[in-house]
Amino acid sequence: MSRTQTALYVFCAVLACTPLSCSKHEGPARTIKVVMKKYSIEPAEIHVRQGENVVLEVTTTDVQHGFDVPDLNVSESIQPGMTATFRLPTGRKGNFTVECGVICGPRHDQMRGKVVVD
Ligand SMILES: [Cu+2]
Repeated sequence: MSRTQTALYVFCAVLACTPLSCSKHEGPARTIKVVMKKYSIEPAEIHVRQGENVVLEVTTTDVQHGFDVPDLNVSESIQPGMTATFRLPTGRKGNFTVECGVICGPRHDQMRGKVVVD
């Protein structure tokens, strides 16, 4: 093999190993739709596997809410008429509380959910 051929071979080998195919995440992203409204988060429990590639699509059916998971450093504003799309960190096993980040009414404190990574 000439030097050029060798260089080309290495180049192609590197190309074939794109960041996606070499990602530690398992396969393409799983999308989970979440709906927030006074005063609930649906689904109330989001179950994922550790290291799973998960994208959340969060909407609200009434007023503005916030999708906050303090222990995962997630804090997303959920605006009426819009879909907030973001990746859910799944690197750490555990139960993580989801709470509404916007005081949206008298029972705002009851807007709770849970992310379970196992
Ligand atoms: Cu709220």
